[in-house]
Amino acid sequence: MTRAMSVGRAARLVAVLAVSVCVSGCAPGGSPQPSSPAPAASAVPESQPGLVTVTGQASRGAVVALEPAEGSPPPPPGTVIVDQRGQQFIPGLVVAQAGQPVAFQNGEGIPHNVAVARADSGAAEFNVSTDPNQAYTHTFTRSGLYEVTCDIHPSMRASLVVVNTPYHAVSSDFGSFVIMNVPPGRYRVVRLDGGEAAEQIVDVAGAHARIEPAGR
Ligand SMILES: [Cu+2]
Repeated sequence: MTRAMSVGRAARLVAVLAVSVCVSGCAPGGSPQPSSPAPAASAVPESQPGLVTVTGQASRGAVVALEPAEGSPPPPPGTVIVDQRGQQFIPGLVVAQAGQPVAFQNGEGIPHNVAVARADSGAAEFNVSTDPNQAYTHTFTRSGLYEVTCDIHPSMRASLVVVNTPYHAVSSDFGSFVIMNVPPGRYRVVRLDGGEAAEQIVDVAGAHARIEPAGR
C-alpha cells in the first residue's frame, strides 16, 4: 500500500486550500458557527450502530484520511465528479479513494481539456480533451497528490488527493471535520493541513471519537 504524501507534495496544496468540500458526512446545515468551531459530540450526526463518528479540528481546507492499520476497505459505490464550469474546476480540491472512478466533466459550452500529473514527480497520469458536455472517467490506482490543469485555460487548476481509504474528509471553513461510519479499530491518520503533511496512529472506538492533532 502506498504511503501518504510527502511534505513537499503537501506544500503544493496551499494554493487551493481555500476550497472547502464536505466529502464524507458533513454536519446538517453546513459549517458550525464561528463562535464554536469545535462542535460538541452531541452536535454531530450519529453514525450507524456500531460505527464511529470521528471529529477533529484542523486548518481550513485540510484533507484528513483514516487508513486502517489492517485491511483495505473497498471504495464506496459511485463516482467522484469534477466539473469544468465557469472556466474553473469544481471543486478545486478533490479527494477520491484508489480504485474509485473520478469523472471529469465539461459542464459548459466551450472546449476544455484535463491534464493530470503526480505532484511529486510530475509524471503525467493522463491528458485528454473534454468537449462541451462530455466527460472523461479515470480510476486512479496510486495514492498521492495530483495536480489537475487545463491546457486551454492556464488559470484552471485543481488538486486531487487519492487516498487508500473510504474514511476521509476535507475540513470546513472553520477547520472542523467529521468522518462518519468509521469501524472501530486502529488507524493511521494522514493529514494534509495548511501545507504540512502529518501522520499519527489513533484508536477509534465508541460512538464518537475525536482526533487531536499530533504535535500541537
Ligand atoms: Cu479549460
